[in-house]
Amino acid sequence: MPITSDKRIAQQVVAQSVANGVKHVVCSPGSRNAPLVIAFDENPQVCCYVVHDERSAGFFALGIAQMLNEPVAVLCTSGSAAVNYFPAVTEAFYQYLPLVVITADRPAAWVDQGDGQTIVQKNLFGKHVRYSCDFGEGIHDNESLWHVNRELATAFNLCNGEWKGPIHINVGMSEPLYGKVDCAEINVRRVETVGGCFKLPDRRRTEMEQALSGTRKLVLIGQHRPDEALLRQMEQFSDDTDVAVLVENTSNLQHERFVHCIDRALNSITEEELPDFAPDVLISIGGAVVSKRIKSFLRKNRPKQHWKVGFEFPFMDTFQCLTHSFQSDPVDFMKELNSLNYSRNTLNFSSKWRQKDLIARDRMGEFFDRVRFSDIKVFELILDYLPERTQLHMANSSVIRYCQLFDPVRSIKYWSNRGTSGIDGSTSTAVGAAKAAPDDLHVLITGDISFFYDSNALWNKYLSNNLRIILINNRGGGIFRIIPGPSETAQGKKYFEAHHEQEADKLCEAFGITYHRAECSKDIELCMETFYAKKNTGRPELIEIITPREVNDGELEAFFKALR
Ligand SMILES: Cc1ncc(C[n+]2csc(CCOP(=O)(O)OP(=O)(O)O)c2C)c(N)n1
Ligand SMILES: [Mg+2]
Repeated sequence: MPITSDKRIAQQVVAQSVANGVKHVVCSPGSRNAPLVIAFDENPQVCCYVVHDERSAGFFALGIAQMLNEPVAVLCTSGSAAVNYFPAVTEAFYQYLPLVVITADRPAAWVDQGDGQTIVQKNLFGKHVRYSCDFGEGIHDNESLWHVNRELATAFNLCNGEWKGPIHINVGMSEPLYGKVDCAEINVRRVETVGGCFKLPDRRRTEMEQALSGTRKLVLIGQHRPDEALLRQMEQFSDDTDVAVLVENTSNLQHERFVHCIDRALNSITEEELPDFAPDVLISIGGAVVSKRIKSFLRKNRPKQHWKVGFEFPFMDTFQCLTHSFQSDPVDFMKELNSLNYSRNTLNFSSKWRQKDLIARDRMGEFFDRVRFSDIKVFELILDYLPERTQLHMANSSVIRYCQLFDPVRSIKYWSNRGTSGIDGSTSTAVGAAKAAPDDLHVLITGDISFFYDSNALWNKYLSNNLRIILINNRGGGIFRIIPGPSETAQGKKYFEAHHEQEADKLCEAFGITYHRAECSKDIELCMETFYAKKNTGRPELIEIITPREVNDGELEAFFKALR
């Protein structure tokens, strides 16, 4: 006979989680969460992991959720443990990922009464969760059972519905905590939202046809998971030469008609030409957009209409010109759009955009023939060596920005924590993703500060040989030498770039990670010859590439100049 915790509330939370699709639970050790740990671990439908550091555990779970696109739970004890989930919670909130945060608590009566490991956990994550529920132990009659079930059904619906995001389930429990009983049948509830296909009413169709007829249309796609159906719809829409489609590598949508390197293209457009590139209608799809330049371009050259498509943040007005919010699945919306009747192929707007990008791309070869060894050269090299079908995880700061300057590869999937653009969890996220998709090769490209910040990601027993880390050590926050401002201050080197001499060899040794070091192109080329080969070590490998901090910013500037 299978067993479970003797706490009724723990049984109920676990049963509801499983009924709502939770298959992976990342547990962090503690005592207060014992009833939930026991109930999850004893459940044969759940795969449990143990990661001590809750900040890292949160991002590890996020990486699993990225790969599987299903709700993934984290579970911790009471007190500051729960607060350490906060960075991953905000990232999940703005990246629309279904993270289920379960925190054990003291019974409510003991909060603020001088008990250990007790803080105010109710509503801890405030507005950064889609729903928050708080339970005591008391399921003692039908009404209290209905209450718990209804709250959990609501929470899971908001976690994993059309607009995905994190939820918080706080559970106050008293001692003893380790009791077990035989499993009994548990009554669970689910509530499903029935949306149906998106259909435009006739009046709206006519209005949209008018707006689209003979006008310049620009589609901007932000962060998005790979989606073949959306690609097909975009392909059809972009058959019309009046449509320019701008994507980033994190859009995971590639097509010869699209512009894949927005900054590279925008960099080649002169001030006088800019108005010719401004759209009449802007259609935006997906999550975060990396390019700052396109945001500022669209804010300056505002289209008459901005149609935002998607369920998430329907009133987000990134370009200060939102006119219509279509709360629909992007594929359904595009199907409707493609069925409209309006005059197409009048302006050649799309080739205007594409030409700019192609000319810039052609100039890259010449630039890389004479560039000095620096960050930009390193990116050219390492991106070229990436094996087909890699899952590429890009850390924030200048890594994600450099990666935008090179054409994405069709078979590679691109991931990055662009919800909040933090430097606090990129490695843990990649480690989680590598665990969740074990048959794929995962490559993390990270800066030094991001890497050292999240070094507890390596304190993880699920690391394996399908993960490679490329650490670009420019001895500080190189981004602060690139962006205007910091380098003109007396505080630049100490407070912003935060120059240091730390290297990763000892960390790798401590965590049993095979370490390589490179200081020039030749070193990198030599290492890359065998870096990706599958080895039986069961451990990840890391290459630390030391780049010259004082050269990096100048070469990047030279890159943009050469492409202009
Ligand atoms: C949690 C968090 N703290 C601080 C920042 C601000 N910040 C942005 S980039 C950066 C430096 C990152 O340096 P590194 O990872 O070495 O990347 P590089 O700029 O050198 O490419 C900092 C501190 C942030 N984004 N997130
Ligand atoms: Mg750096």
